[in-house]
Formats: sequence, C-alpha cells, structure tokens
Amino acid sequence: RNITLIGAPVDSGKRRRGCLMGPDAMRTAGLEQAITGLGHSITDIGNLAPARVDIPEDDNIHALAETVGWTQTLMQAAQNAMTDSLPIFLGGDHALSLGSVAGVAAHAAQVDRPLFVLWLDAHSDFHTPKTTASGNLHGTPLGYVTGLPGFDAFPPLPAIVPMNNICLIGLRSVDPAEQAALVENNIRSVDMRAIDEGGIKRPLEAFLDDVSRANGLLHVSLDVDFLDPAIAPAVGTTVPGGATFREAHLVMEMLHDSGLVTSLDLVELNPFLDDRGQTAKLMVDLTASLLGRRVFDRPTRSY
Ligand code: DIR
Ligand code: MN
Ligand code: MN
Ligand code: MN
Repeated sequence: RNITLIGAPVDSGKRRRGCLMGPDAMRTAGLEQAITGLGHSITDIGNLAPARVDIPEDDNIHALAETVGWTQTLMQAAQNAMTDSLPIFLGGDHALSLGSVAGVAAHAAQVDRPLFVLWLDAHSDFHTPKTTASGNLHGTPLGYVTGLPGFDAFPPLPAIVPMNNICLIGLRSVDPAEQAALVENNIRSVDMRAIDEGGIKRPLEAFLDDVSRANGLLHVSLDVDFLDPAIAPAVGTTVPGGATFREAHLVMEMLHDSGLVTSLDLVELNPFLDDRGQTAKLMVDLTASLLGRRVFDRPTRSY
C-alpha cells in the first residue's frame, strides 16, 4: 500500500506541553523503516503547521484559535492524502483528530462510502466546548465529528460520522456528561471491565463485521493512554488498568487481517515523559502489526 506520513505536532489540545515532539520521536524510533520493511511505499510530507485564523479566544477553552487552525489544516491534508494513500497522522495530541477525522469523513462522502471510526483510548473524547470540564479540546473530537452542538468556532463539517459507526475500546475514564451522551446515543462502548470479562477479540470482530458488510472505510484513532501506563508511560493522562502489550498487538493484527483500515491517528505521545523511547518504539511496533508484521501466516499452518 501507499502510506502518507503526516506530521501533526498539535500541542494545543491540553495544557501539559510536549506532544509537539511526538512526530519526530516516532520517526526516530524507526517508523519509516518498519513500514517500508513490510513492503509498503511511503511518503513523509513532514510536519504541518496550523492555519492562522482570526477568531476570538474563549475564556473557558484552552488555545481555541490554535486548535481551530489545526483543524482547518488537517481537514484539508486528510482529504488530499485519502485520494491515493493510507494517511498516518503522527501526533500531536488528540485534538488533531478534530481535523483528521473530519477530513476523512469528507473524503468518504465524496466516494460515497460510509465511514467507521475505531477509538482506542482510556477516554471517550465525546465532550463539546459546552460540556468540557477541563477546557481541553483533546477531549472533544468525537463530539465534533458526530455533529454535536457547540462547535460554532470550528469549520463547518462537510460530512458527519454517524453515531452508529463508532466503536470505543479501552474506556476507563469517562466524565459524567460524556457517559450520559454515550448512553443516550447508544454508542458502542467497550470498557476495560468488558475486556476483562470477555476478551478484546469478540467486540472488535463484531465491529469489523459491520464495517465489512457496509463496505465502509475505517479510521483508527490510537491514543497512547489506551495502553497500560506500565508499558506506555509517555502520555500526560495515564490511567491505570489499560490494554496489555498483547491485547494491543492483537487488535492491530486483527485490523491488518481485516484489510479494512484506510487511515490512522497515532496520538498523545509526549516524548518528554518517555523512558528511553520505549513508548515511541511501542507505537511504531503497533503500527507495524497493523500494516502486516506477523510471526506466521494464518490460518493455514498444521502440525
Ligand atoms: C478529559 C481527558 N476527559 C478531558 N481526556 C483525554 O479533558 O475532557 N482524552 N485525556 O484522551
Ligand atoms: Mn484521547
Ligand atoms: Mn485518552
Ligand atoms: Mn473527557
């Protein structure tokens, strides 16, 4: 496949700085070599910068204008890259997904196929600028792309993502307003307890079946804090009890085998908090699993 790396050093979605170094940390950890080693071709377009927008700041929201500028830039970059490649958005905090997902949704509408979104995250990121308690826009991308009200400062959406087409896996920190909205809209939400009880394979398989039946495009958004902090310390919002190393790789391996993934976000890596690059390296290895790295071909082996 043709892969486009899009550096998105977004650091405006929350107050703790450092995610701007994420794209270069993943490059340093060998992302390009890992991908080309699997036989894919790659174009790295480098790191983008936010469009300058002339809008007033909002006392309740951190760095509104900068994030709106990023949304504009990334929405366009996503649409450009989707025409002939699988874009990988190298974050950057999760506010980048306001733009990446909105742009991918616009592309899906153009080619007349439904867009599905898999959200791998400890958090649900289903706030709006009205419901957020933190004022941090990295908690709002799913609210924006599903068309919830309150995003008047942001670019109008060319296409929204239907609530039914979203699946969240890994949840263990959901604010009350988000919880209410997830339940009200009946959004497929797999919390860590469900994974403890039944494993991660079945809910993912069920979602992928739906994507396949609908001939959908599939966007995957991988937040570092989906992973357990013991294996992925480099994130500002660690939450104990996350996905294990093997759970995360299994998700990526199943995504590869499905052949359905058409775009990917790698977000919230804060290299300033990393331990000798271990989290950056893990994000690269998970990406390699998603793009086909495996021990053996399956299911044809017999003994
Ligand atoms: C929190 C944190 N729910 C907020 N969200 C994070 O600020 O709204 N998302 N960290 O990944
Ligand atoms: Mn997130
Ligand atoms: Mn998160
Ligand atoms: Mn939240």
